Amino acid sequence: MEARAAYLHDGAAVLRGVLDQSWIEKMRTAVNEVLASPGEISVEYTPENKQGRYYGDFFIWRRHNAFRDLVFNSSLPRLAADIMESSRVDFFYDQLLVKEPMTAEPTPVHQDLPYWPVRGEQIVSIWVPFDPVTPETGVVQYLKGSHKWGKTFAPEAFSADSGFADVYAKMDLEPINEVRDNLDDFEKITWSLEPGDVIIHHPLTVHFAPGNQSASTRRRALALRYTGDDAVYDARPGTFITNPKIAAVLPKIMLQDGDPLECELFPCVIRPD
Ligand SMILES: O=C(O)CCC(=O)C(=O)O
Repeated sequence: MEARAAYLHDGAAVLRGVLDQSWIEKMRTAVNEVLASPGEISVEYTPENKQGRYYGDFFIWRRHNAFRDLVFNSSLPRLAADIMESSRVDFFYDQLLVKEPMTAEPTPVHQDLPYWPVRGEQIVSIWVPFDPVTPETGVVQYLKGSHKWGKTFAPEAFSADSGFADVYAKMDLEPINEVRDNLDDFEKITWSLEPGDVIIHHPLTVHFAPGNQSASTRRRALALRYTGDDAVYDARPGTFITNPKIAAVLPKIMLQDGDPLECELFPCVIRPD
C-alpha cells in the first residue's frame, strides 16, 4: 500500500477522496451541533477578548451518533487496519479541532504519543477535514521523518489556561523548544486538502498547524486515533486522560499498565478473524 510506505518513511501521508459527500454533509451538521452546544470537556483555546474561535473537544463519539457512526461504520477503521497492518483495531479517541475564520491561535509544535496513556507501534491518527484546507486556513504541517528521531518530547498545553499545563508538568521529558525555535531547519510535509481527503500520521511525528487567516473559510477537522495489535495501556503519570476534568466525565479506567486497550472507553472496532 503506497500510503503505508509513505507513512512509514515520512511519518505522515495523504489519501484523497476517502469519504464521500454524504459523510461530509452529515459531519458538518454534526460539528455545527457540537459547536452550538459545547461538551463538558471542550476547550476554547481562543481567549474571550480575541476574534475567531479555536475549539477543542474529545470523546464526542460517546454522546453524538454521527461521530460514532463515522468512527465505527465508515471506511476509516479499515484504512487504519491497513496502515497499521493490524488484524484488530481498537478506537482510542476522537479530537475535534475547529478553527473559525480569523483565528490567530496556532496548534503548538508537538508529538501526540507523550500526551497519551498508550504505547506500541500500531497507533495511527487520521486527520479528517470537513472544509477545504490550505496553509492559509490552517492545514497541519509535519516534520518529515521526525517519528524516527528516537525522541519523545514533553507535551505542551494547547493554551496556557486550558487546565492541561499542570497535568503535563508531571512528565519528565525533554522540552520541544529547540525544535520549535528552529522550525526553518527542518523539512516539512503538508498538503492542501478537499473535504473527503484525509491525512494519516504516526504518533511520534512532530507536527503543528497555523491559525486560520481566512476571513471566510472555516476549518472544521476531526482527528481519529485508532490502535492495533501491539498497543497497550500505559499508566505513566501526566497523560491527558488524567486531567481531573476529563477523568470526571469518563468511565473509570480499570486497565493496568501493559493491558490491551479494549474496554468500554476504548472499544474494539475490527476484531481479528
Ligand atoms: O488540527 C490541528 O490543528 C492539529 C491536529 C493535531 O495536532 C493532531 O491531530 O494530532
